[in-house]
Amino acid sequence: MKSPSLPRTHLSGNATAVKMAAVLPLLIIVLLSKVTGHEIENSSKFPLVVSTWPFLEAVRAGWRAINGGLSSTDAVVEGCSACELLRCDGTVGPGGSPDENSESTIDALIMNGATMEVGAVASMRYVKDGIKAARLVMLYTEHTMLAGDQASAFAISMGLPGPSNLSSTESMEKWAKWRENQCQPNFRKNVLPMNSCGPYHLKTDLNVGDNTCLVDDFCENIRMKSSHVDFHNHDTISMAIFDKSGHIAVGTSTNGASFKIPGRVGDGPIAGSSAYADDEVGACGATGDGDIMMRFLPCYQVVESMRLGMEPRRAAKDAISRIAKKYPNFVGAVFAVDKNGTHAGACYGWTFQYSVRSPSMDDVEVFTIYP
Ligand code: SD4
Repeated sequence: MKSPSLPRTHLSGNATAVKMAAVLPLLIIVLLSKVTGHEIENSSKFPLVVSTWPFLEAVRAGWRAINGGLSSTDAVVEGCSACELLRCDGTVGPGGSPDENSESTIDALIMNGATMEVGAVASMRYVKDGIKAARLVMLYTEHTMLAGDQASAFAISMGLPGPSNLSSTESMEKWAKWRENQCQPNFRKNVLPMNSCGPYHLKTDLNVGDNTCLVDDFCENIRMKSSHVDFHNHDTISMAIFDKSGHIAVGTSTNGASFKIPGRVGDGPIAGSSAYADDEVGACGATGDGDIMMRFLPCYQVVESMRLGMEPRRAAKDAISRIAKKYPNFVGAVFAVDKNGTHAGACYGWTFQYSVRSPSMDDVEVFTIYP
């Protein structure tokens, strides 16, 4: 909002002193409003970078980019790319979360909160740069999402490096251990493996009851381990960046869930699930059990609740509790930021941390949210 401009006055002699006395209070008000008014308040709140988890280097990269004059969309790409390069927590970028066949794949999303444009790649193979590929989809196609090998082919055709092997020593070791452990835990249900790692068959086709085991000691193993896949070790970067004028972009990048069934697409590339932004309202980022979370579009929920007047904290809690009510074993979290830069988080099933960098901070600050 602009400060009101002073009416133009012509002052001379004694009349000037009298007129000055009359005008002075107005001048003071105008000067004060320049100091405390909306314009200045904005510049002290923005730019603003918020990210899931203590991904400090990613937030610093986003901060540098937005301060260096890049758009919020490009700054989100810088921030998320930093995490992909660092392979944050082994769960962003290449080399993490092997699927049942040992392959790492990438889900990524970018959204421009000014135009509501979205670009996403899902279950992308052979290309390391998830967020850059998502931006290519947004900028150079009329589509919103590309998936699988065709997403990789598109990204490479548009100049990204590839095809590259997305596996790492760690992801291969993790996968080998999982195989040794009879492919437990996994994401299969209502099926039984003929051998410990499949192929899997419908229980109904095999004409067996719920309590029948085809492999010795195997059912006990399944009962003990497969009910709850550990999500504590796979985290997603979801980042929101507000530029100096409050224009927002959000982005997400993840290699998803370990031991997923090949072809699985998580919440990462789903607009409204892993992230959402609307300049008129604010932004949201999410992390957690994407298979469950994408059924609720929690970030869309957060932004729409804020649009209806909810504070970020309440909107975040509300979105999370809607999921928990139906899935009491789910694990997840969201951060919410309104258009004034007020932020909050909510989580369920784990302790959540999100990182913030604003002009009032010397460096990134980490906020811890307990369930
Ligand atoms: C997924 N939501 O693919 C991602 C993983 C994640 O913290 O966020 N883990 O399900």
